[in-house]
Amino acid sequence: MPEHRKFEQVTAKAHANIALIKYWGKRDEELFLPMNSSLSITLDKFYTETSVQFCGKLKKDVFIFNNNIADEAETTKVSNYLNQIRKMAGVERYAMVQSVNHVPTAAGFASSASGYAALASAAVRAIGLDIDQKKLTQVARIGSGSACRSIYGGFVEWTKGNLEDGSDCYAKQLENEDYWDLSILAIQLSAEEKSLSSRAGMKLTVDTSPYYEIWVKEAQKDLGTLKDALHHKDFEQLGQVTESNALKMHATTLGANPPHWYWEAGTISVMNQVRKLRDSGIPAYFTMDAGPNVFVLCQKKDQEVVEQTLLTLKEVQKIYVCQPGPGVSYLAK
Ligand code: 2P0
Repeated sequence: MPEHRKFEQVTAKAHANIALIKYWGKRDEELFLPMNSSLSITLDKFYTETSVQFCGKLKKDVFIFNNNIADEAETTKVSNYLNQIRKMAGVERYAMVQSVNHVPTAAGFASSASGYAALASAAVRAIGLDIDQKKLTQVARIGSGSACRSIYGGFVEWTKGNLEDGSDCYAKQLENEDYWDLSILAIQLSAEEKSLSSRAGMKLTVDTSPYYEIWVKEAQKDLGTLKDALHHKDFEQLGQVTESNALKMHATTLGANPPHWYWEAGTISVMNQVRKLRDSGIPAYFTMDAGPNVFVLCQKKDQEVVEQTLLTLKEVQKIYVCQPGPGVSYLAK
C-alpha cells in the first residue's frame, strides 16, 4: 500500500434483520462460525449509518456513537475489530469512526447486526480492500454473527459451512426486498436492558442444554421448510415454521443450566393475541429474539388490523411497522 495513498472517509448504511430461522450457538467463537444455518428478513425501518476514515495523525482509534465519544469498553471492541481489517489490508493507521444508530436501542431492539454490517462495509472501503460481497459478509460476520445477513436486503440465508477456516460460511441473498409484500411489526414491550446477552445466552445453551443437539437438527429441517415456503410464496407455511423455530430456540434456554428465558408477561400476551387473530381468520405469526420484544409477521393487507389489535394490549408500548428492506448502501459525503 503506497504511503502517499489518500484515505477517504467512507459512510455506509446497513439495516437490521430479523431471523425467521434463528442463529443460536457457535461452533467456533473466534471465527463466529455457527452451529446451524439461519435465514432472515432485512428490515427497512431500523438501520445504522457509520463513517470511517483511517488517518495517519491519530494516535489511537476514536469512536463516536450517537454523537457522543464512546466509553473505553465500546472503543476497545471497535478497535479490536478494526485490527482484523488493518491486518487484512496491511495498513497500520488508526481510524475515526462515527456511528449513528436508527434502531430504538434503549427499547430492546439494539442490534449488533446493523452496527457491524455498517462498520465492516465502511471500514473495508475506507482502507482500500478490494473484496466481493461474499467476502464482505464474512468480514461482517467476525464482528457479530448476524451482521453477515445485513449486508444484503430482502430474504437472506447465512450458510453455516463445514470447513474449519470458515471460508464456506457466508451470507447470500435468496430474494430481494421487492419479492414479497410482507409486513413485520416490531412490538416494543420493554425498555429494560437484557439480563443475558445473546452471546452469553447461546454459549450457555450450547454448553449445558440437553435440547441443544435436537435444536441443531430441527433448525436444519426448518430451514428447508422455510425456503420452500419462500419459493412458493406460501405465507401460512412461512409463518408456521417461523413461529415453531423461534419456540424451539427459546426451549433450548429453558433446558440450560442455569435455565434462563427472555420473555416477560407482555411477550406471552402478544403470543396469545396473535393466536387469537389466527383463530379469527387473520394469518399472523410471531417470533422473538434474545429479548422480550416480539416481531409479528403478516401480509400487508392485514397489517392495519393486526397493528390495531395488538395496540389494545396494555403491555404494548409502541409498534414499528417494517417491510423487507435493502442491503448495504454507501452515502455520498
Ligand atoms: C439471530 N440472534 O439469528 C439470533 C436469534 C438472537 C436470537 O443473532 O455473538 O448479536 O455477536 O454473533 O449476532 C443475536 O446474536 O451474536 C442473534 P454474536 P449476535 O438473529
